[in-house]
Amino acid sequence: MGKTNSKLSHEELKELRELTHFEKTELKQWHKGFVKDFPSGTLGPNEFRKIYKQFFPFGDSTEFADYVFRVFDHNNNNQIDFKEFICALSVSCRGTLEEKIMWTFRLYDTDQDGYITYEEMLRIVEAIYKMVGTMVTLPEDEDTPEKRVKKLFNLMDKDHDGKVSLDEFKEGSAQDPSIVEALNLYSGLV
Ligand SMILES: [Ca+2]
Ligand SMILES: [Ca+2]
Ligand SMILES: [Ca+2]
Repeated sequence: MGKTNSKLSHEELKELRELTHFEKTELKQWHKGFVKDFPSGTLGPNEFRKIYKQFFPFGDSTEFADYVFRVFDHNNNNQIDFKEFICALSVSCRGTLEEKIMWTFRLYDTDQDGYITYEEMLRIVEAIYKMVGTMVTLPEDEDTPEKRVKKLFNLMDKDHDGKVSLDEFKEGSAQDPSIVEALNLYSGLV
């Protein structure tokens, strides 16, 4: 899209209905709000960080916001347009478990090579811990990012090759739904 039209065209609506779990009226409403909040028609990294800051005023959400931004920004042009925004929202609000797993996998697999390494997972988990700060009390075996990532890796890296494939990630998420529930952190944001 990228246009600043205040209304969605018939074709755009049709496409978005196929891509998302939203109805026509919902899409129109979300679009109206999006254009109002972002008159340029797109949302950049700074605006995205600001949204996170409102929800996590006590921690440092900058890094995590940037990681999530990357997943929203499907075509990697450093801007989130309405289509990208509503597709991400559809996954976080109405997505199937499979969709949520795919989305979360993309969040962790920062170099997009199809595997999550220990370092990749550590970076994301560190960013989450920085963001939530002291807002939550974590169980003793997860009270540092390293402990949490080691625990996740033990659970998921079934063939012990030091990286988590999509299949391993799917299996692991089925056993420990809290992995995908990390997504709830941001589903409440928009
Ligand atoms: Ca984009
Ligand atoms: Ca990777
Ligand atoms: Ca593996």
